[in-house]
Amino acid sequence: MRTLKLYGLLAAFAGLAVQPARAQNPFITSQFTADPTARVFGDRVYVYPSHDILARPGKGRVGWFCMEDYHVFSSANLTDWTDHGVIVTQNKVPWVKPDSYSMWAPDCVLRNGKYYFYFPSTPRDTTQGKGFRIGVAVADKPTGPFVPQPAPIAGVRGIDPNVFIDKDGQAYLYWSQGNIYGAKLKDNMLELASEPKTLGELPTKGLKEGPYLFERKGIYYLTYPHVANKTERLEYATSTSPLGPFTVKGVLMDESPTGCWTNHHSITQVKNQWYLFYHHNDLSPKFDKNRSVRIDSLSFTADGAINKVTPTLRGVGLTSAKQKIQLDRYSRLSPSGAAIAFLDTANTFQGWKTVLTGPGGWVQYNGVDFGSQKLRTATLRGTSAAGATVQIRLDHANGPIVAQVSVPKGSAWQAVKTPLLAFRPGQHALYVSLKGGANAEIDWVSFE
Ligand code: FUB
Repeated sequence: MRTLKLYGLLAAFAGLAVQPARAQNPFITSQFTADPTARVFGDRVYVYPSHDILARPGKGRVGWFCMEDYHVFSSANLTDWTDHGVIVTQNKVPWVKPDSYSMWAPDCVLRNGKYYFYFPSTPRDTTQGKGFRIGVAVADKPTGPFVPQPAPIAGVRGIDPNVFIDKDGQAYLYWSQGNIYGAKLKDNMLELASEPKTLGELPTKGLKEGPYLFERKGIYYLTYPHVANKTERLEYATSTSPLGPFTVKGVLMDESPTGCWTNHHSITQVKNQWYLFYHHNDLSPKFDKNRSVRIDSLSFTADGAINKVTPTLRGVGLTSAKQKIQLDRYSRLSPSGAAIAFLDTANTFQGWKTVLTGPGGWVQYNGVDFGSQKLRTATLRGTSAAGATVQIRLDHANGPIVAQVSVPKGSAWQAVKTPLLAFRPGQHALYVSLKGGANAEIDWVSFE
């Protein structure tokens, strides 16, 4: 991670895009990110999130959401993400109050060769009323440079813009302010072409926000976070037209089990697979206004209902056996004898470790690609106070043993290299367990 940070500084200095860690969930670990809108432009997926930072006295409202700019990230495989840097910042948008730190959930769409980036913020001019407005910035490329319009969109008050372009070319803007609203956009994508309509068939009790509308097989899905109980969960309603009337269908992701109050999402099809992009406070478990973006697969029933998505740490995509495989983003963990912890609680951006304590402890990580060329060694970065033996099998508890790693006694982290006992080409799960000793902590494993 330190190398990545140094590379990040050098790259930022040289004006290059920064390659953050190859994370699973959360998939950006170089900064806090929230409210991810994912869009496919060409052969890459672009994610436009909010950029949470920690408010300090004199910089934002302490204890509340605090955002001053937006980055865009892109990936060709949903696993390796490139940070293209800042695309819009509060100080450079003419209508935004520059010290408001309220650059909340955005969206970006492509229309006639131009990229339109929609974002909410607090206006400088409050003579037309207080509260959020929604603006647009326009670019020739998905990574910018984006040129902000001088004024926010007339007739729109609220947050969480989302734009949907129907098959007939008509574009719609959705947003929220207590209720969820929708209106047609003019061809210029900068002005409303119809009066805002309250999408009124949705639940009336509990906050609704963050609309995201998409179409599949003639069904228009309006998806939105809603506080039905204590915190937000993701729900959806369907219609046969973009502005309704909608019928409430159900929940597509339950409330956070650990209490992150917000969730905010987008749903995107990439190469025949649908994905849910959403957020959780993985890197800031004690403060849920510093969030991190995640991806999980999403599917439909034969009659078009959305199957509820269970959040995972493993996320999506394959991990090359040659990468540093972060077992702590596990697919399965033994009910006892194994735990996940931050490497450094004072700097959560360092990531996590897997702690195996006792003979019953194991961790399984699915979707590792060993390729076809023979690999000869395994390296495990670990530590063990009294020394330990860690066994790596393929696929499951009785699968072939590919390595047995002796982690020396001591308090220092060490990368221990050992010969591979067997090589199996192709895709496998890793099943890693403690074979000897009382305790081993593992940062990553890798093969070459
Ligand atoms: O990120 C700030 C706000 O939190 C968003 O606008 C909401 O959707 C919620 O995620």
